[in-house]
Amino acid sequence: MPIVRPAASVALEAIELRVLQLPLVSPFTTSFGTETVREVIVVRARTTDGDGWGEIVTQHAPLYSSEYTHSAWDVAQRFLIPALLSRGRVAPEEVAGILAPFVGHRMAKAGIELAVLDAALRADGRSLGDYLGAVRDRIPSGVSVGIQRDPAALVETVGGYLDEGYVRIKIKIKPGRDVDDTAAVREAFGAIPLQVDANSAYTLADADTLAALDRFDLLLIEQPLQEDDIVDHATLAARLRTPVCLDESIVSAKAATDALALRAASVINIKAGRVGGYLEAVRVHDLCRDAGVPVWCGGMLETGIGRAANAALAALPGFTLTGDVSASDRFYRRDIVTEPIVLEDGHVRVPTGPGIGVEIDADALDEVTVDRVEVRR
Ligand code: NPG
Repeated sequence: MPIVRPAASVALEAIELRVLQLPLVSPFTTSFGTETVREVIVVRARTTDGDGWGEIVTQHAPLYSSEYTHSAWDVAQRFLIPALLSRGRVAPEEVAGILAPFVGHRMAKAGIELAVLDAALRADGRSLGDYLGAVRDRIPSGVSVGIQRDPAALVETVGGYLDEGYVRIKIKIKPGRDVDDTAAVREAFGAIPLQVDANSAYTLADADTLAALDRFDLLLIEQPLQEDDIVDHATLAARLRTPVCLDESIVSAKAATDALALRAASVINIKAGRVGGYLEAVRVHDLCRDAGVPVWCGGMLETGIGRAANAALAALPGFTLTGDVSASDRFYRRDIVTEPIVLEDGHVRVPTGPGIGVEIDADALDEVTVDRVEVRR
């Protein structure tokens, strides 16, 4: 379902960037490391019609992808923002094309595009969900559980999230912390909807270990191999009964088309940051829907800005699998928006207000801001 009604253009005056450091309620461990603080960049587009907000979901270090806080901070100020500001008026649908000459840096582009989109939709009194083509007013909520001290600790942590009402559990795995962890969760909780995420930690030489996960009836295994191992993912997928889902590898609609053509995946995780924006995310959704491939909405430990936008995206019809749009308090004691996403009966509500549908809590934002710059026309 392509965007049916484009948004109005806005007259850009300046774009402000802030680096935030938000303490996590508990450490988050994946195959690539442990985070205790979420470092992230917030984007404010200042227009003659008012402000719009976006979020650049890079991390402190280039461990999940090649982008990181200060690569985004640099490329945004040096190239992306000046290119946009030189245009004066810009429509959200034009942003990706204006930024396309600059290779890569998709998360930086996505955060800037979201800020422009939010400003344009707020000026129009229209919600992001309506604009993207949302068909639901709430979405089921899954939770991503980091690697714990041992399988017993994992069972305790998962139990806590199930008690809170999360309807699907994803556990992080890495070599040496896979079969036993998964077995422990299955034994403790029976047939709960369960999936695993390797964050690129394996190679084809680990195929026997990964095949040992087949007996746990997982919904899927996410990104077992490296980002550019598309052919190896196809080889692995042919060996496994568990569906292979790609995350890191899917950096664009084109990458999704290629991966599906090569049978490297039968499920796709969509993250707007990873593919360069919410508009490209809708294109990935559309092509998967046309191909009969289920998708779900991933998460990058977003603040209330990206979390609200993700809830809108995940309300599109092709999102037939439960995603990682969890409540804000899964990660943060204090969010930077006045109405953080909450869990209600295992679901989160799709915001209906103008733009991303949430307001910034200026005090909370200032409290976690560690750096700030404004680029003017
Ligand atoms: O709920 O936002 C969330 C976290 C979901 O596990 C999650 N994200 O690999 O998908 C991932 C992982 C991640 C988070 C990756 C942050 C990189 C940065």
